[in-house]
This record gives sequence, C-alpha cells and structure tokens, in this order.
Amino acid sequence: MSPICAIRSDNGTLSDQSMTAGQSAAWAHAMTQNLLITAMIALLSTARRIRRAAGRRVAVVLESKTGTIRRVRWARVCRASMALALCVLFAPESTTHTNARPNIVVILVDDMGWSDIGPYGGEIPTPHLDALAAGGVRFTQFYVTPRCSPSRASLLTGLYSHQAGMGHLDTVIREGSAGTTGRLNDRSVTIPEALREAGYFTAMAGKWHLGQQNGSPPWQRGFDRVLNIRAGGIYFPKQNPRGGGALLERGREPLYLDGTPLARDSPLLGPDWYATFLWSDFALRFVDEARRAEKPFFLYVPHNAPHFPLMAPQELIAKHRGRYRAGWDRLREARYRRQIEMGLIQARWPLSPREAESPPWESLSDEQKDRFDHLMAVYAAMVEAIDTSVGTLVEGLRARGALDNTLILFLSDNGGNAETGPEGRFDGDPPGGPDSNLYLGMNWASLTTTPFRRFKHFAHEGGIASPLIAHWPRGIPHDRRQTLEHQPGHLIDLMPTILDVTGAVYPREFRGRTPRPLEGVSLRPAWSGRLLERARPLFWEHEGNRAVRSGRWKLVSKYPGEWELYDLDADRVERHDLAAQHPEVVARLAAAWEAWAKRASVDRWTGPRHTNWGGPISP
Ligand SMILES: [Ca+2]
Repeated sequence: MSPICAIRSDNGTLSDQSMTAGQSAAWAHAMTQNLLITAMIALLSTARRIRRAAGRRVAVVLESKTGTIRRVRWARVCRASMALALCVLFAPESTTHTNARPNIVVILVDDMGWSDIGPYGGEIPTPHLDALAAGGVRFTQFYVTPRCSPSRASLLTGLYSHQAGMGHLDTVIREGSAGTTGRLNDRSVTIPEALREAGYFTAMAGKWHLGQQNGSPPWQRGFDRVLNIRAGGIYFPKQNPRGGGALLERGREPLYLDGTPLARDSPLLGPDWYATFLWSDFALRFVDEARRAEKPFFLYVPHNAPHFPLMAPQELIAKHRGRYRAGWDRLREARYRRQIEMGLIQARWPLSPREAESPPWESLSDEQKDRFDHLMAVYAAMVEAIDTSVGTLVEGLRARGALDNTLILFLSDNGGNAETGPEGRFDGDPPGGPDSNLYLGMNWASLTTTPFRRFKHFAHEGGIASPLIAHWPRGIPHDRRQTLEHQPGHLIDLMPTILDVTGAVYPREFRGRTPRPLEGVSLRPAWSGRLLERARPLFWEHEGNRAVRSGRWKLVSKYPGEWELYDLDADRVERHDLAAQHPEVVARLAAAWEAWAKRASVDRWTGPRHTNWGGPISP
C-alpha cells in the first residue's frame, strides 16, 4: 500500500493523496536525510565527549574476515563517517530514487514555420512556450524532413524516413520499393516499442499518419494507450468544408481509441471539442493511468494544427483580427529584427527577399488586405491554441508532481506550408469555422519561415528548419536554461537522446529481424554545453529534392535542378550559391549523398516537378 503524504497544490491548499512510486522514493530520501542529520549530531557529540575524556589516543579495534586486527583512531572514524553522511545528505535526490527515470513528452505540431512562436521571434502570443524556453534550451539549427509522414517516421524510429519505409506520405506506395511503402516497416523499432521493453507506460493522443490503413496503426507500434486520428484534417465534431473533396471525407472519419472507431459525437470526447485541446486532455488522462501503474511514461502528442484546413474557435480568431493588417512585408522585417536581437540568427544573414510571385502588401486593395488579415488571424489563433494546449499539459504535469523529472520536447514536423500558391484559399463561412476551407498560402507562409527560403516539400532551410525546445528541470543544468544551442540536430537524434536519458536499449532483434542501426546521436551533451558526437553528415530527400549538410557546408537542390552549395556559417538564408567556386566540395558531398541514398533505400523520384509553393506541375 502506498504511504500517504500531504501534497501542496498550485493554489497552496494541502490535500492527502496516495503517493506514486516516485513520490515514495522522494519521501524515503527526505526521511533518510533527516535520520542522517540526527545521526551526525549524535556522532559529533559523542566524539567530542570521548576526545575530552581521553585525548587523541582513543581508538577502535576493527577485525577483518581474515582475522587481521587494526586499530583506528576515533577521530579518523568520525571524519570518515561524516564525509559519508555529507555525501548522502547533499547528493542529488535522483541518486536515491528507485524510480527516477524521466518521463518523456514529445509535442509535435504540423506545418508550423520556424518563426511563428515567441521563442523563435514570432508575434503570436505563446506564453506557455515562452516559459518552456525560459526554463530549457532552444536549438537554433534543428532539422526535420520536408513532409508530414516522413518526419513522423524519422522521429519515432531514429532512422531516415525511407529506411523505415516512409519516404513519402502513407498514401504513396511504390511497387517493389523498400523506401516508399506507405507504412512503418518491420526493420524499424519505434521509441515506444523500445521504452515499453524498459518498463515505460506509452501513450499518444493526436495525428498518426504512418499507415494505419496499411497495417501499421499506432496500437500495433508500441503504444499502450492511443487516441488518434488517422491522418489529420479533423478539428471539430461536425465539419463540412466547402468544396472539400478529400478534405471533406477525411473530416468525417472517426477518431480511434486503442483501435476502436469512436464517433466524433461520442460522449467520451465531451461536447463541442476542438482537437487541439482534446489531445492534451486525453494525454493527461493517460498520464494518470501511468501513475496508477507506477510506471514512468512516454507521451507522444502529435497535433494536427496548424495544418489545413485552417480551423479555430471563433472567439480566438477574433482576438487576432486586425493585427495582420500590418502586412507580410513589415511583419517579416519585425520577426527578422527580433531574431537578431534574440541571437537566433546572425545579423550578417540578410532576410530572404519576398517571393517573386508575391505582391508587396501596400499594393493590395483594402478588401484584399482584410481577406489576408482574416486568413492569418485564423492561423495565429491555431498557434495560440497550441500554446494554450501546451500550457494545459505542462500545468497538468506540474499539478501531478511530474514536471520536474519530465523531458519535454517541442517541435514542428516540417516548414511553413505554401500549398495552393500565393493567395491561399479562403472559402466558406465563417472563415475558420467547421464549414470553411482555408489554406494559408505562400504570401503568409513566407512570414512563417522568416528569415529562410522555400517551404514544406523542399530541402532548403524554410522547408526543414524547425524549432526544438528541450525542457527538463532535473536534467538540464541551471546555467544552461534560457540558452540557445547552435549545434545542428535532426529528427534521427530523438531516439538516441531518449534511449540515453531513460537507459532503455535499442534491441538487437525485433519481431524476428535485425533492426536497421540508428542514424543519429544523443542530443543530451548539447544541453550540458558539450559537443555532439556526430561523425556523419545529415541527409534529406523528398520528391527528388535533395540536401546534405556537413559542418558549415550544405549542398541542396530543388528537383530537377542542379546542386547549389551554401556556407551556412556565413549565409544560412541560402542566398549565395558557391557551387561554382568550390567544385571539390560539391563533388565530395554529392558522392556522400549518392552513397547515402543507396544505403537508405531512397527511390529515384519519377513524379512531377513542383511549383515554388509545392504544387505538382502537370507534365
Ligand atoms: Ca506537416
């Protein structure tokens, strides 16, 4: 039976609650410290009395197992005992925990650009993410893949997405291919599969998009508890997006609770839910189950926001109306200035120019400005809702006494989304409501990726740069909090990081097969101010768009174009192509990319070329 203790809640009241194993360990630690203090006082007092009585000649006789007798002075015994006691007394609490392995929470958002949230220079209010950044480390050069499914595959397996079978979306299957299978293959192991073996409780709430319809649903890939949607697109219980097509169909799919379809009006979900809030509500229910099971937990919260169709509660949208009449030109400049002031970027990197297909804001009519203001207000409301949902989760962890030893990682799955072109889409009434069909479009997407070039689909920085906030009060040193980490990181690093901090192991055999070896490195040294042990370049491929990064050099191309070479130390915004000046670097990195593509099951792209906003170009 668990011991009972008094727990102080956030509002200062005391309540009696059963303790979890972790709390029991903390309680035992405190009791041990109290006993040691009492024992030290008694020991010091005794030693003083003995020394007063017999001077320095007092000694004790110790007999070993071999019968050897040693005489040891009392003073030496006292000093040794006190040293031992002090070690235990002031040791970090975690060293005496029997159950001190950290909980892990991965919060992934969908199609959000690098600069939207406050900690990366955005003007959208995100107080909860600001607080996570203030208490944690922000990575300024963290990379994802250019697309939803590949990023989720890479994140969960520690492999490049093609190696896990997910070189493209889960609706794209290539006959005979090992890299484009529309599902997670059986040569990949997911983080929850590895952690479950180590005694973790594993749960997810959100968007899967890894081939549920092709035989790889989340409840068969390591999660004990799951509330999920198959592939995104659902925000409200009843959606009827105007001209929706496939979007309309997706919005009418059920949710799934541990694999059982759940009608969108099920009482289990409560009335009038909004998906962004629903995920955190269920995540906390799963946390409570983990605590009842007295297990540490791995929680994966993959939001479908702020991916199209852009939808948010109307009262939230109203808060942001009018703020975006400043226009994309001024707002991009403002984000860029803040990023320099915050140290996120270097002042010598220029802001990437406005896209050739995008008009200057001031050339728009009042009516056009109002339309674009409304469109961006819906997107901003979705980002603010994500922040509110993060706050619910963080405060829920704090109230349960779990925040201190939980590693929280917050990131986006790809860069800003420019699909549908410069104007975006603005159909249905009210805009952002369940009957509307809104896409942000490229004019505004260029604000979300400030200061970089290109978008989702592409391997230029705008498509693959993501925020990464790491927050872990017990694990990140005090002097590293609210700091920026400039070493590059990638999704392939999350599995090694999580194995590192939990002590779980990557299996040698899984489901009768040998898993592919992990590709990344643990990021843990980076939040202690040490160098990462990365020995290999980082690689990308999606729809024929390619990139390789090795140190300061990045080789990148937009299909079917030639390689471009950039020195990211001098030019992270990829303005000055140095391929002609450094043909030897181009040749070396191109050869590395070819070798990687071969070993990583990357298929040659045979599909269409794409516009600058990622739309397919008909042959
Ligand atoms: Ca995405």
